[in-house]
Amino acid sequence: MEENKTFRAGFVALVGRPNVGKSTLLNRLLGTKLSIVSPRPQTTRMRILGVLHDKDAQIIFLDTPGIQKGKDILTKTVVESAVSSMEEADVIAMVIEADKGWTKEDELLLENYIKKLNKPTILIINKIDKVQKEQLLPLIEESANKYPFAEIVPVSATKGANLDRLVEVLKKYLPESPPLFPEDQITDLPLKFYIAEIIREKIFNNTQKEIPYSVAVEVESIKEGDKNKNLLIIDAVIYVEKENHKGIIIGKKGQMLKKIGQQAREELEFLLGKKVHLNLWVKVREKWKQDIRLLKLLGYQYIS
Ligand SMILES: Nc1nc2c(ncn2[C@@H]2O[C@H](COP(=O)(O)OP(=O)(O)OP(=O)(O)O)[C@@H](O)[C@H]2O)c(=O)[nH]1
Ligand SMILES: [Mg+2]
Repeated sequence: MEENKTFRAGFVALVGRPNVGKSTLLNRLLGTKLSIVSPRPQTTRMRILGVLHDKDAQIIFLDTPGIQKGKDILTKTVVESAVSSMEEADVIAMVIEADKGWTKEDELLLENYIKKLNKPTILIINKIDKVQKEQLLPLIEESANKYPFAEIVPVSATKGANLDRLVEVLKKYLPESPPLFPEDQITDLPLKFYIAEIIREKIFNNTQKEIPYSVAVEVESIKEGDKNKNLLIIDAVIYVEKENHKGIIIGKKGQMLKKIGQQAREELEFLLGKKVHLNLWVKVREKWKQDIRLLKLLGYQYIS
């Protein structure tokens, strides 16, 4: 029998309400930390592209910010980037949570966006490690009645369960096409935004209440060490909305900033395979969420 040499390549938009595990899933599928993750909703703020290279296919995932409501320019920008990713995609992969089932926000995403786009849509039921098998069947049935999903795939992103099957399913719906990215490229994210995201993740995971949402990070410069090419010297600014937030980020005797800096540095050294000197500054910029120029600088670029 002749070998089937069909190669497939295309875009898959990972969409869903905040906190369902889209970024965790992307990282697990790619086997690397690309998109930042936190236990809080609204962690991802920009579209993160990640390429899965396989023998017979190239799946280009677009991890998107969770669809949410809000009036400030940041929130609108963030939602717009998720919507434009869905529009660009060949396949939509909508993610819901096994333990929560269909929520109002999931319904709205389906009604207001997905149904209108009318593209092959895979439903991913994530976090199956949190439920009993018996709970899953009724949820699958309920989902099938809501919309003609091309397929419904239960997975656990953290445990890596059923991800091989998910990849096989996604491939089926990609167009025949030669590879769209070179073999060694897994993302289009510029290094300075990647570094800023890692720093922001440490802030998300070390602070409480409104603080994570008050923060934006701008990497101002990345330089190689004069004598040591294996050293990166990184200068970054943490913007906060209020003076008292600045105090919280810095912490007593600078302890909090030190902790954030240390965790970010350690992870960056691991991810980039270089030694890192990380210099962090904290600045108050009251209306950064409304400052279009700054939002662009920060990489939140989908502004109409
Ligand atoms: N138990 C369990 N937890 C998971 C799973 N996948 C993700 N999580 C957790 O869910 C939380 C949110 O994960 P994220 O990947 O940041 O979720 P997200 O959908 O990208 O969220 P936004 O970026 O805010 O839209 C984190 O605490 C993850 O560890 C899973 O399969 N099982
Ligand atoms: Mg995310």
